Amino acid sequence: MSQVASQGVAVGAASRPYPGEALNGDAWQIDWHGERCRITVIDGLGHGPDAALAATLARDALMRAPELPPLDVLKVCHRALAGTRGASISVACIDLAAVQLTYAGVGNVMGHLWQGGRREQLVGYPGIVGAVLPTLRSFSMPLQSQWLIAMHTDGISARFRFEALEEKYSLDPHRLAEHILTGWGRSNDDATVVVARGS
Ligand SMILES: [Mn+2]
Repeated sequence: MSQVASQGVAVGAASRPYPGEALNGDAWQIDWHGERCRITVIDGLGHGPDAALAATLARDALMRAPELPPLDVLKVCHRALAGTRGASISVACIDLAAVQLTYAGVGNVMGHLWQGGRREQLVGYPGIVGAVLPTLRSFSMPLQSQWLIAMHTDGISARFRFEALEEKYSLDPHRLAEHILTGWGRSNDDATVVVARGS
């Protein structure tokens, strides 16, 4: 559980392991490089120690390279996770100077961008980082004022609807993330939510 606030971006996260497990197979990481805030959400396949190992190796690779854009993050993680059970990973990079979002993902970590009264779904390519890397593309889009991004693993129910959050829009990102985890976290998986908004 954490909150990171810097110039222009506020980020909050909530994460917990599969109920009863000591280790979390999900992980998240925030990296700043100049005016870029890079948010990564990782779901090590399955749960328990083997999933946690894959997630930890991915985080270690991220921390060593805060400057890498999303596509390169996925490639570096693919190499770092070779021989593990692999992971779903999605990366959102907010460039405050260019006022744009660049996004890329492999697997089923979901992203949502909410701005200008509409939602855009940010979807990853089918595949497994560390095992089967598809042909990758990243997507860039301009950020308007009052943007909000939510990213989550599949430990959050598919019934989760971002629109249900509209009334909660004024909550800070950390409380929003906890609200989503409490309300939509599945009892049979690790679960992680990261929320970021322009500030
Ligand atoms: Mn999962």
